[in-house]
Amino acid sequence: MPMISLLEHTRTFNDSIAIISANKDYRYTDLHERSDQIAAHLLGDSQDLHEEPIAFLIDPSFEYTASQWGIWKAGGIAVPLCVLHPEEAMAHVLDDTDCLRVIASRPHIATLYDLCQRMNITLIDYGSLSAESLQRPLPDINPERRAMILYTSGTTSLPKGVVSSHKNIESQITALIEAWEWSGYDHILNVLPLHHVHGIINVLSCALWSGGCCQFLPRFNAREVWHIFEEGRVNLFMAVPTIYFKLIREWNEADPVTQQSWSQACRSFRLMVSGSAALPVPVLEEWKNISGQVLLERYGMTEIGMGLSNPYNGERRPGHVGQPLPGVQIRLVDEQYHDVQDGQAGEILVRGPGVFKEYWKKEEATKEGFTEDGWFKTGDIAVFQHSYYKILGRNSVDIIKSGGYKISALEIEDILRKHEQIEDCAVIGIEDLEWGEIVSAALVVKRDPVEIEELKTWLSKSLPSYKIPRYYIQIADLPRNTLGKVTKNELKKYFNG
Ligand code: MLC
Ligand code: AMP
Repeated sequence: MPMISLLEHTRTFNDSIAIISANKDYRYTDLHERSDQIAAHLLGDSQDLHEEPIAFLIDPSFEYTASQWGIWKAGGIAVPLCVLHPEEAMAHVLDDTDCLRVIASRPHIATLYDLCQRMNITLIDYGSLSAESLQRPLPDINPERRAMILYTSGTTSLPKGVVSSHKNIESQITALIEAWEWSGYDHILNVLPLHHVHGIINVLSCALWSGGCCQFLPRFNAREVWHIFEEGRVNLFMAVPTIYFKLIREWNEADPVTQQSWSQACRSFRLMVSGSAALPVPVLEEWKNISGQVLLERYGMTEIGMGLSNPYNGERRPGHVGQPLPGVQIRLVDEQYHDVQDGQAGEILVRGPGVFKEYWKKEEATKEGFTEDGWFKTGDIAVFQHSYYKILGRNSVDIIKSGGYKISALEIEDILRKHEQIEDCAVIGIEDLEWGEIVSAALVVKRDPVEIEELKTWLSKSLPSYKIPRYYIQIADLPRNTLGKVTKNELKKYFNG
């Protein structure tokens, strides 16, 4: 049966365990059988979905994976929704993709019901999808076709859809498999959300492509992670720095016998990776003391997959992100897009088969995202020194990274300005060892001071919890430069003072 190569070769893994989800083992045969059924349902009478965007709202699980594969097998574009998003944020994704069908698992049906009615979208209950075996051909899918849209915050207010083709995804996966020596013996624990590349590509897809096993914990919980480590089946772990920080805290709070048992459990891991945000050197060092593992730090982005990585075999240099991954080309350039010399700071440009196809329905933004000769402009600033790249920061103060999530200050400011008591505002990230940055807001109010708890409740109608500012100040005026632009670096001092 012709099928996209991403999934075809995994049929040979047959009875190996692909997924552990809700304490149940699922084999590769189970995953193929269920995703074939979902594909058949989505296809109905048609031969091919021809890149129809199909959204799905399902916690990280077997059901999530079977839906993603089912959409791909039927020729659709997989659009994973964030289980933490309020209705308004989901409405943006559904509206922007012109999505006509959404698959949801039971706990999320109620969340989507009214929204789908209003938007005239068919809501498919995952549990009601027929379990009859499939007796029909699946479409043959050209690898250049669109496979997935992930929404990412940028320097525009609302998140943009990053479109990756099957070929992009395959390149992103195979680069990591080669660099980090994945094999069918690998068993990884996923604690990450599955609407971003870190969880989708680095964890889930690499495991399945290799014939390994992905075990799910639907939401991160430090104690549960330690318990799963203690069971001794997991040999790989990948997470954002905040998660390592929280695991260290949990370890520090445990009694000495438990500490010893948890540390012992880490000795049998073959690899632990950190990424999505800068790994503070003290976190790397403390983790090494506790676990005996030197975290491998790597650098990536929704638009490119992973770009740079410390070596699997070789020196993992603290505070650095290593060298380009297989197939990835990297340049550092100045503001005129001329290459800078080694040792000088420059913006990271990326080229390679893993780089995304386009921003969904945003031709202008796509064009602006690349140089004329096809290099993607990341907006991240780095330096190449002594054979290793080091990330120095970003070229925009409007992008915040908190808990590994990328957050647009402009999106939050636009929402805050709609509040009846707020005249003006500025949102910034305040450095923090646990979260990387903490979202913080300076408010210029119209009349009386704003009641902050009420404001947070009001914001939660539009924003997920991780985007809601934690720190607030209320001031008479925002600091501005001679052109009238808010000087956000200056504003940071108001919070620290
Ligand atoms: C939650 N809290 C925060 C916060 N998020 N406080 C400050 N800043 C934040 N960002 C608070 C809550 O209000 C709550 O407080 C407490 O922390 C616990 O909340 P929670 O929601 O239960 O948090 P938790 O589950 O612990 O979440 C932490 C996390 C999560 C690290 C697990 O942020 C996460 O999953 N991050 C990963 C995101 C990710 O996958 N990014 C990859 C993007 S792709 P209280 O007071 O109520 O207790 C990418 C490319 C690449 O970047 O290179 O990989
Ligand atoms: P996202 O758009 O959510 O995919 O986030 C990508 C961004 O995360 C990059 O552009 C970087 O700013 C940041 N990032 C990822 N990995 C690292 C890292 N190891 N160190 C510093 N920043 C990182």
